[in-house]
Amino acid sequence: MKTLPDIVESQIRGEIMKTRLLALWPALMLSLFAHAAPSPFDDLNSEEVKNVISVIKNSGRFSPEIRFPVIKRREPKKSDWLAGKVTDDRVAYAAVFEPSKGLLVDVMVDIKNKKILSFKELPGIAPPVLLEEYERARSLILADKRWQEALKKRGINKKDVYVDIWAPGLMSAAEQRPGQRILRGLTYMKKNARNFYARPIEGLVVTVDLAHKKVHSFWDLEKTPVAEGFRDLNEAANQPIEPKLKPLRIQNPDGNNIKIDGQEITWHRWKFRYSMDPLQALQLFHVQFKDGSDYKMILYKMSLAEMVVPYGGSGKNWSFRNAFDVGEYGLGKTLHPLQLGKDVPENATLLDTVVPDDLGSEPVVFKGAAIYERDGGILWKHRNAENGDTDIRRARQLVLTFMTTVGNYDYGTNYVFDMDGSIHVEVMLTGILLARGTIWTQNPCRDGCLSLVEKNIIAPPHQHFFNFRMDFDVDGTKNVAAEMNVVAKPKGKSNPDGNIFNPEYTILKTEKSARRGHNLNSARMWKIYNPNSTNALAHPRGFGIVPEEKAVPYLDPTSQIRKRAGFIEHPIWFTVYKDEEMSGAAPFPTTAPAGLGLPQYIADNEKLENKDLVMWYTFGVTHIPRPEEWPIMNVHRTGFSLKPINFFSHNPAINLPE
Ligand SMILES: [Cu+2]
Repeated sequence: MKTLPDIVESQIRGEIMKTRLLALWPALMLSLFAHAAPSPFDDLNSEEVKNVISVIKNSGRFSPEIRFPVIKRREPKKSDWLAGKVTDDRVAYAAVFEPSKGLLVDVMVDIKNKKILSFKELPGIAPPVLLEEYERARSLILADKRWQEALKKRGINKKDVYVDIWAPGLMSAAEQRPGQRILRGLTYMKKNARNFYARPIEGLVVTVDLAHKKVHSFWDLEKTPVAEGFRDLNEAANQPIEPKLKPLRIQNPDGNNIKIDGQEITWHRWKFRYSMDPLQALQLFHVQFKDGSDYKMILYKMSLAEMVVPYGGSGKNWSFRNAFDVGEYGLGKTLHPLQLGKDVPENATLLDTVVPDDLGSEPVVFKGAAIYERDGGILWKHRNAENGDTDIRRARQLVLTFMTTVGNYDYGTNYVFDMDGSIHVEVMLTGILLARGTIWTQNPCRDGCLSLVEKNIIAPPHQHFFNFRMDFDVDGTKNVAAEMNVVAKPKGKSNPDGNIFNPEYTILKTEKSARRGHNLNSARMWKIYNPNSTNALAHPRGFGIVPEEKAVPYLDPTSQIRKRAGFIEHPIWFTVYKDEEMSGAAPFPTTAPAGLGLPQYIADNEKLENKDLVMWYTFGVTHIPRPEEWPIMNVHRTGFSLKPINFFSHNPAINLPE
C-alpha cells in the first residue's frame, strides 16, 4: 500500500552491496563463456538498463533531474512471436518522469543501436510513487509550521516520528490539476519502537505537491491518544519466546529436478518462462505441459495485472486510502531479497532480479525471486477392498515465488505447478494492519462493532482486490469462452425421483456479455477451450478457472476510486487479445480518468468466439481485522486454480513412478 520504510530499505541496500559484488563474478563468467543470446522475453540485464538510461539522458530531450519510474524490456508483439518473426533485438520501454513539470513520458529505446525509437508525452498522468520522492515529500512535511505545531500540541518531538508517504488516492478537483505531483504523508510515532505502524498519530495528513516543492494542504482532524501498548515484532519484545522446535529438513539430497536455462524453466512435464516486471512483479510466459511427446501451449502469458485496496474508515483522513499496489507503487519495484529457510524453504534456488533505480543510477541485482520443489501431499490413492493392495502416488509441486513490501503490508505470490496439469495461484497477505488511533481501549459493544485490535487502535475494515490477466492459448490461439451452470432438473416424468442435475454450458459471445459474476446456486465456473483441438474422447481441449475466496466491492458505485478500478465490477471478463491491453486499470491509475482498463477494452464489444482470448479474473479479500492479527498478521492465503478440462484424455499423472 505504501512506502518501503527506511529500515527495510537500508537493509536491502546493504544486502545489495554485498550481493552486487558476489553477483558480478558469475555474471562476468556467463558473459565470457558461451551464454546463449538472451531471449526477447528475458528481462534487461544491468548493462542494458545502464545503456537505456544513458541513451535517454544523452538524448537532449530531458532535463538533468529526470526520474525513471519504469525501465523494462518491451514485450515482443504477440503476432510477431506467433509468426516466428521475433528477433533478439533488444528494445526497452521506459516511463520517464520530469519532476518539475509533473510530466510522464513513454520512451522506447533500441539498446543495440543506442537510439530512441519513440517518445510520447502523457500529460496529466502520474507515475508510481518513487523511493526518492518519499524523502523529498518528508522534508517538505517536516519543515511545515502547522505540522510542527500539531506535534507540539500533542507533546511529541519531531525527532520521534516517522512520516509515511502515500499516493493521493481519492483526490479533490484542485489536487487533480495537471502539472502537480501530489503525495500524502501520514505521521507515526517511532519512539522506542521499530514498528512505528503500530502507533499512528491519528488525524494528521499533510498533502504535498512535489512539482512545486510545497505543502498543498494540512489536515489535523482528530485528537486521539497515541497508542502506548505497541509491540515490536522481534524476540526481545515478545518474551518469553516459545521453545525452539527440533529441525525439519527440506532437501533435495540428489539435487532438484528443475532445469533453469536463462529465464526458461523446465520441470516434470511443465515448461514456461518467467519475467520480473517493475509493476506487476512475476509474469509467466508460454506455459506448456507435455502431453505424450509434445509440449502443448496453455497460457501465452499470465500476471497480476492490478490490485486495489480500498479502506472503509470514516473521515477524509481515511477515505483517500485506496492503494493500487501495482500501478501506484509497483510490486517489482518494492521487491526485496528472499532468504533461504525463511521466505522460502532451504532447498529453493534463488533467482537474480535486476531492479532499476528511480534516479537512473546503477540498477541493483538481488535474489528477488525463488523456485523450489515442495511436497504436495497425496496425489492419488486407492486401496483394493478385497486384498488390501494399495496404489498411491505422492504429489510434488513446483513453486515460483516473490515477496514484496508496500509500506505496512507484505504481499507475495506463489505460482504453483502440479503434476496433474493444474496451476494454483497462491496470494499471500501478511505484514501490519493499517492502524487507526481511537479513544477506545475496550470494545464498546458486545457484538464487536469496532475492530479494536489493541488499546487505542482499531484496524478499519478494508478489501484487497487482485486482478489477474490470463492470456490463454489452449493448444492454439483461437479459443472459445464458456460459462458452466449446474441446473437441477425439475421433478417430473423424466426425473421421477428428483435427483437429476446437469451442467449447462453457455458460450460467451461478446466482450460485454462476458462480464460475469459468481453464482453459488449453480456452482458456476468458466472455461476456455479450443474447438479445433480435441482429446481422444473428442472433447475440445480446455482449461477452467476454479475460484476460491470471493468479494463484492463495498465502495459506492459513484466513487472516483471504483470508477478508476473498473475491473472490480465483475470477477470475470473476457477480451480479444490486444498488445496494449495489459493492465486491469490504467497502467498508471493515480490520476487516470474514470473507465480506463477493462471497461475501455470491452467498449467496442468485440465478438469472442474462435478468437485469441484473454481471461481476466478479479478476486477479493474482505478483511475485517481481528486482535489475532495484531501486532502482525499471520499469512492469509488466498487465490484460485486453473484446471485442465478435457485437455488430456485420461489422468495425466497415472504413469508416475511409485
Ligand atoms: Cu487486509
